[in-house]
Amino acid sequence: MKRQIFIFFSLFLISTAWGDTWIDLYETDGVTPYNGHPIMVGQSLVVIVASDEGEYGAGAIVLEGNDSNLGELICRYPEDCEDSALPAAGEEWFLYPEVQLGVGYNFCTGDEPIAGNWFVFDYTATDVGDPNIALYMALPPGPDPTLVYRTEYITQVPTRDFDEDGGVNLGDLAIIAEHWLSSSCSAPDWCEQADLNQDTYVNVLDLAAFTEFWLELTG
Ligand SMILES: [Ca+2]
Ligand SMILES: [Ca+2]
Repeated sequence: MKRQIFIFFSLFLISTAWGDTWIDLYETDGVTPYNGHPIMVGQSLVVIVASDEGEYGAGAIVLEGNDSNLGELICRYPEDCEDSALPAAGEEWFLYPEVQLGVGYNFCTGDEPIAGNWFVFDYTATDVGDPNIALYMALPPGPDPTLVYRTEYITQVPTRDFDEDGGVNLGDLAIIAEHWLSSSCSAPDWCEQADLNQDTYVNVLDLAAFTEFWLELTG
């Protein structure tokens, strides 16, 4: 019973001493919340580390394990990341590369952060798959922290911008038309990528997958 009381009391202390810290994802405009829809290889998202805590915090945000090569998580102004720290992170924040947990960054707020958006990063999909962006925090900072883990999965599909002009448009539709009803598409070209589901045919299934991203921008 004593142990149960201690655990409860410990949790109570943590929950009152520390709020929460999490990842918010936005479209490339940095304003529109990302709703979890698949993105094409070449498309980007804005990644925010946000907190409702007003005390010093330290953690890491990374692409994990085998998925770490499916995208790029980049701080702003990569030389010193100076534009990745937002005002709520306080003065004398710190960002530096993390390589053990995954590919990304360790972060520390200043001594007096405030609740809000602490850090911003840009994420770009570089390959097909379902990578996850993970946030690790030790709360509260100190010798006996509780480890906090948050993760956001992203579904990444092949680009529909076949001609690589920066958007899914008539030029790409023309490439589908050029290969329309072809039955011999094969790796690695897949009929200039027009065989989107890579079943060797270019048909209505590929056209449907193509139009899902009509007029979207890439890179
Ligand atoms: Ca295009
Ligand atoms: Ca196909």
